[in-house]
Amino acid sequence: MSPYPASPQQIIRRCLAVFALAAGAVLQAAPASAESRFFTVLAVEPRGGVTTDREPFPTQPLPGGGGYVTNPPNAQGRWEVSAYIWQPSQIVVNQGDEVTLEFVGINGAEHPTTITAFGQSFTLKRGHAHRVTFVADKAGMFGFVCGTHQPSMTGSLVVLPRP
Ligand SMILES: [Cu+2]
Repeated sequence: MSPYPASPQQIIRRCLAVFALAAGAVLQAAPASAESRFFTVLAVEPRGGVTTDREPFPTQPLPGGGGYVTNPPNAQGRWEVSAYIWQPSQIVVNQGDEVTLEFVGINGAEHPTTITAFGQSFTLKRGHAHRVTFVADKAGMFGFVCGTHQPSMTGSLVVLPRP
C-alpha cells in the first residue's frame, strides 16, 4: 500500500474491482443443476375509456391483427380501447429446467395458443386453466403466441444457456 492517500482514480479502480467480484459471485450463484419452474400466465385485456367531451375518439385506427380493440363512442359519448396480452409476457428460465406454464383465461372467450419450439398447441378458454410441462432443452428466445390476438398477445420464453 502506498503511504499517500488514494487518488480518485485509484478509488474508482478499487470500487470497480469490488463490483466485478460481487457480480461474479451473483452469476456463479445460478443453480448448477436443472430445476422445476412454475409460472402462471394470464390472458388479460387491460382497458381504458373516456367520453368525447374530454378526449376525442381517435381518427387513426390501431394496427390490425385482432390484438387491439377500439369501441367507438356509445350513446353517452364514451369510447374505449383495450389490448389482449399475456401477463407476464416474458419468462426467463435456465436451459435444462423443467418448465410448467399454467395458462389461465381471464378475458376473451378463447385463445388458440402455440409454443411451437416445444411442441405445444392448445385452445385456452375463459375460466379455464391449461397447464403445459416441458424441458427447456435448448437455449434461445421462444414465443408463446395467441393466433387471434396479434401483435400484442405474443410472449417470450427466454432460455438462458448453460455453460
Ligand atoms: Cu388471444
